[in-house]
Amino acid sequence: MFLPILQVNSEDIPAYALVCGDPKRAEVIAGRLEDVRELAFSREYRTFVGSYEGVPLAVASHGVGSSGAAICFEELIRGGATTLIRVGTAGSYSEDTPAGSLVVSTAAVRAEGLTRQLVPDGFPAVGDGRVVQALHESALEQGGVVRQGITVSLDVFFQGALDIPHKTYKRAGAVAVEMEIAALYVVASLRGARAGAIAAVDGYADADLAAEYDPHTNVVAQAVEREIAAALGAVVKLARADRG
Ligand code: R1X
Repeated sequence: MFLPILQVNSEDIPAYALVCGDPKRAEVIAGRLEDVRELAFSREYRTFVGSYEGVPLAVASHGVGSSGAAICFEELIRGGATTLIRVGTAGSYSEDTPAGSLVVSTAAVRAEGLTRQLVPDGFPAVGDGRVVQALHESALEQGGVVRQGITVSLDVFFQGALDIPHKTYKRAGAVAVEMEIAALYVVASLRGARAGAIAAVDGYADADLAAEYDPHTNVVAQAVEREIAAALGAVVKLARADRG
């Protein structure tokens, strides 16, 4: 089967897939793989396959925002991916989770529009327990600040006339905010795949804590390196467990 948006053949997609927003990050992750092949670079979707410690996996970029990202998740799953891990960035809600921290998302608040067109209100966007646990263990092995908890997925990036209720999400216990995890968890649930997500914190989302937003610092770049290593480590743990 040809996957028309990713522009790849389903036969080329293995069971494990790492996904990230930025096509450049997909290339960086692919650089960690052996026998790597670029399958396609179509729009924001750049797809590689290779293997890591003997485990075949795909790496694909999904761009910014839920609706475009969901196309990537859907096509990867149609192609045969059964475990998807997002390797992203997020804004933090708390001073104990500064830029450079890693956040593992157990579940996502569906504060975006896409999943409302997929599933009813109240349907949860939840990570797979085994994937989340493998990610958390592998993140702790990397050192630095690691938090695990509920993240928020928004459609909005730059605020408009309305206030974004960051303080409410924070009071309710959310640890960080980004834009694609809810779509990943809902699409995975709909299609019978399992998913997890890890994010490198690139600043504070809460206006009281936020200094000028700069996601291009060394501390963020180092956190991205750690989350890539953690995600690859999680794939190896999961593949070992799957083999029994
Ligand atoms: O998920 C968010 C989005 O993809 C986090 O980073 C991007 C915006 O900079």
